[in-house]
Amino acid sequence: MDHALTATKQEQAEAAAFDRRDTSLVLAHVLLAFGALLLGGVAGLLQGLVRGGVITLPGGIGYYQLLTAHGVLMALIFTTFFIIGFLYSGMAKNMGGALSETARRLGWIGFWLMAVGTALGTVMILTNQATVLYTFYAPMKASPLFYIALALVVVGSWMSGYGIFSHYRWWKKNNKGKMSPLFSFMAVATMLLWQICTIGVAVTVLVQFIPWSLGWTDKIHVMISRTLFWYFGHPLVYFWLMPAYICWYVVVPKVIGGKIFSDALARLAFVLFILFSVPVGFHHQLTEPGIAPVWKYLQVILTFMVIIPSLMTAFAMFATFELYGRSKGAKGLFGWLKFLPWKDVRFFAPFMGMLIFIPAGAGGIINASHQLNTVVHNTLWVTGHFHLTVATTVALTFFGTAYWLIPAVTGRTLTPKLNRLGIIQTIVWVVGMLIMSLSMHTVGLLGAPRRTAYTTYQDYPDALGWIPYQVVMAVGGTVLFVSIILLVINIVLLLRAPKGYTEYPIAETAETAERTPRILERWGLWASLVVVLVLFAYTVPFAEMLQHAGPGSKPWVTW
Ligand code: HAS
Repeated sequence: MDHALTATKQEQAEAAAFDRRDTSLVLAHVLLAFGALLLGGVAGLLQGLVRGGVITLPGGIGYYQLLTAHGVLMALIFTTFFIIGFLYSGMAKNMGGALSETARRLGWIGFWLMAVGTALGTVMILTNQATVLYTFYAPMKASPLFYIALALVVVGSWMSGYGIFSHYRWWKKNNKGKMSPLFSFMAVATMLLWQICTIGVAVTVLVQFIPWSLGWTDKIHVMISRTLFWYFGHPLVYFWLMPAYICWYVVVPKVIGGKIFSDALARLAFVLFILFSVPVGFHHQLTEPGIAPVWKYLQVILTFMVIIPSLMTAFAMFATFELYGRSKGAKGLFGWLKFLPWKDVRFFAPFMGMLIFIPAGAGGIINASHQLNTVVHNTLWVTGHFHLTVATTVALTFFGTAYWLIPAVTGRTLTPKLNRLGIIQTIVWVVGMLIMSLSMHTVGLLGAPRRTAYTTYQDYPDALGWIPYQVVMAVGGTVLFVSIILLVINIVLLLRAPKGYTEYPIAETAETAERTPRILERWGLWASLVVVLVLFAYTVPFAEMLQHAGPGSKPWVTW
């Protein structure tokens, strides 16, 4: 009898297992992502030590070079590879059980283009030919090969996006009239946002940086390049955040044993991200001359609009937790807290990300508040802000995802021991980040500039007061590095975990939720609306930048 039961369970498990043809595609992305995280983590630790004057590296490897490697590898490469791997896994799992041939092929083309770009870019940075930080602002100039590497990563990610779109279309064709599963809808929304926003970075790289670095043009229009970068740079942060939200909306409810609060609300939040995350780049340029205040004001208003989908997400997550807790008999305002699975890393890591997103988001609102921005802009406060957002909320959610995703796609088990190690690694990360980020926020308020080498730093009259915070930051950074090492060890252990079945957790929507309006899946409508908003927010200021390019300059040459 027992045996029969086991056999049935095994059959079910086999039926639910991840399609092996897609395993290598997902795994290649995820492992390259964590490789980049490790290398970026080493660069992060070293930049802190070099900056603090604790060590001197051979070959004159300096602070800005290490900071560039740290930013590019962690913020751009780790995130992009992990996101694409995760989205492909969900497309395969949720839409037909396996990827279509076209999607898989496009996924591999994308992977290789991005991998070659990453390798080339990393070599350029490590050989000091691209010490331009992850924002690569003009007039800092890198080797043309660095910009070509960036172009390869962007074009590769476009291919991966086309793969996701093609799989979605294939499923829609075979499931006429049906609403797409929530995960796939969100994956398409994320990649649509990516296609729209990367146009900015592609234009500045192809039209401005490559000709300029090759010596074909002798000038570069700095304002235009910064504007095109930030047209890309802000939606970039939502490209990081949206996959984390996919985990929160779709995976976390299943892990806790609950349901998705509202499918319609989740889709609406993603549509709002598409609409409002692009026309807001000026909130990174509030202190810059050359943009009329009225356009900055407009984009500040739009920035406040893009806070709404995050507030909706907070509401939905509270509702999911509370509904589940109450179904188990929870009482009082926060009684549901004790029914959550605190000892399950699949929940614990993303939950810590959520918790930290409350102060992190509040920091973002301060940044966006025009006048307050003048207090914090270009200080270490901003560095603290993005370490709480991307490096905590997003990173912890991705770590928590990796703990079940890797065994789920490789047919192995997340053992209780590995689960415990995952929780320890998460706690170490949270402790390190709180130490580092709190001191960054505080010293930022005292006026300490960001991205500044210690030697330059000493020229500031207030620098002495900042030194204790520097030390605390270094301590936090070291704790974080320990967490990265633990993570890498855990990943190796996951790859060698006992063979078996690990669930790919996808929740169902609560029975009480309202029906999802079909209009939410009208991609053409949302894409057209975002084009209108972008034209509205950017056309006039962009034309003014070209027109006032400086006495005697020829905008068509200099930009
Ligand atoms: Fe930001 C600068 C404004 C969010 C990343 N941001 C940056 C930079 C990065 C970055 C990398 O307006 C620096 C770029 C550089 O190198 O120069 N940011 C915002 C605003 C938001 C925001 C308004 N940022 C993010 C996210 C990021 C990110 C997300 C990465 C993933 N940011 C700015 C501005 C600047 C900026 C200016 C320029 C500063 C300058 O001067 O240079 C908003 O999207 C934030 C909204 C978030 C919330 C929080 C919602 C809370 C939730 C959690 C719920 C918790 C639960 C658990 C359910 C409103 C969803 C509860 C359980 C309990 C027990 C309580």
